[in-house]
Amino acid sequence: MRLRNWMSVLFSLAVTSTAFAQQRPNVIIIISDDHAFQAIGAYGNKLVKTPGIDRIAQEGTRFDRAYVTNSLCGPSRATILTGKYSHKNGFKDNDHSRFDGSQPSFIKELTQNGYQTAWIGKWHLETKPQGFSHWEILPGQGQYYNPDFIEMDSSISRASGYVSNIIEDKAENWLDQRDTTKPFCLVIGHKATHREWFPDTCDLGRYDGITFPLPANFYDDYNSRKAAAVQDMTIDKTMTMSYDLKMFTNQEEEDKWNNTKRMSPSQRSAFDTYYNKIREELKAKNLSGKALVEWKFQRYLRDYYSTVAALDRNISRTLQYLDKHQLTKNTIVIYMSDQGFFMGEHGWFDKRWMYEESFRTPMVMRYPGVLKPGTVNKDFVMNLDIAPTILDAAGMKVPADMQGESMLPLLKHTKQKGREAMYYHYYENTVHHVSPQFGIKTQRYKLIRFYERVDAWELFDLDTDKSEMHNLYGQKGYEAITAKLKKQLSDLITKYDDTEAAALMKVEVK
Ligand code: SGN
Ligand code: CA
Repeated sequence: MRLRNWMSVLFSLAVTSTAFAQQRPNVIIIISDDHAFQAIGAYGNKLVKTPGIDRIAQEGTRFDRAYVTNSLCGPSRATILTGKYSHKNGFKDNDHSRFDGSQPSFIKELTQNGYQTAWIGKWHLETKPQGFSHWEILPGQGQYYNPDFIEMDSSISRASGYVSNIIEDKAENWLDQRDTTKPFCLVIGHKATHREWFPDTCDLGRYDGITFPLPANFYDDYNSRKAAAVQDMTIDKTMTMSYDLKMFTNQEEEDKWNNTKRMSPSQRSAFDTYYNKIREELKAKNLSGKALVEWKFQRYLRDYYSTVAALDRNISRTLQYLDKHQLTKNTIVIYMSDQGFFMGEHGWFDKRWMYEESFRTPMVMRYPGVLKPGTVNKDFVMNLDIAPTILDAAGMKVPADMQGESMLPLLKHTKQKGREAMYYHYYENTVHHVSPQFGIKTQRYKLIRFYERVDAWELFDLDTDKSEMHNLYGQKGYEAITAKLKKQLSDLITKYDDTEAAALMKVEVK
């Protein structure tokens, strides 16, 4: 072939591969921290304003039965990356685990197949990200004000401003400079709405006019639930007046915490003006007993919802960026939290439990041309499914050892039936005193085995007891369903190859 002909072959190959690259969808996954589905407009909350998240739901799908494999920050992110349960990806708890970045992840697959990939924001996996084209992460939990970022060369840079805005700025900067001939996958990891719920200065007091209704089981007595009785995560006893609710009694106490210590004079002045007034009001009220607990509940929700405001505003910004750059049509957008969160149910904040509020996560997804706007999905899906779903959408093969399943066949209706049951395993046994636990959830029942801290089984009929208050395990009339659920649980343990749980199944509860 003469040179000119070679040139034309090469040219047409280049055109085809660019066209292929552009056809493959871009992906943005926005992962917040500890954002409860109860605190989202699209999920039916009439008091909170979340137009950004609601827009994704309106233009795509709201998942009403999205769950996590292990309700904690690091374990959830490790599951999202690998499509595997904690016992397979090695990140079981925040205390001892370090993510082994040399293992396969969906990001690595995408990078190797021509995607530009990035993770910006909260990471919390102890080791540095591997396999990304770019990353900029918060150290550990990160800070709300003027946060530090670890850069790819290991240097630490301090940014000025409020963390949710900065993470979005950095995400947009990365999108601005990317190679537009290639598809991208960007993970935006938000710090909000993690404890201790520091709103942006412009959002302070945003929800002060609202009195939030107490959940019906706020004064739970934990009767029949041994593990619930020994936890340390109540708004009453665990949530602190100073650190959590900013009711410092003196300057020294206030200066002690990272989030206040780092503020600029103007940020600090806005913060002090707002909280000093509340401190004075509280002093004048001289509350105690139930009145004080309920005051704490109101303050918790006001700070939490105000922190949601900046998170959501920046989600809107991501969507506007896509609009402005004509990327909306060819970009999958997923918003999810790393787990759910208690908003006073059982008297609690925090997560960890296989109980609904923490096991379930909010998840909305927009995928133009594939998902019908405004649809609601009620299949059992999990954070475990994100990795295979994205690989599937990118037209790539899902590795056989990934334990999740692509959601696309369900969403495209080529497959009618999703999971019949879900498996859960939580390991951490320190802060908040939540007992390690594993279990199964079916359409109607939930069976949980607690171990290490508390040795017990719990069974709930979710049709008649949505808030999981009545443990039916061992009660007359439930023998057959318990035996059936134990068999199903054993089958799932075998399927996912969880040898630790398999061994525990053989041990009788004392
Ligand atoms: C910190 C928090 C806990 C929280 C864990 C895990 N305490 O330890 O309340 O449960 O993080 O959260 S704090 O005093 O440091 O705020 S996770 O989202 O990272 O898993
Ligand atoms: Ca979290």
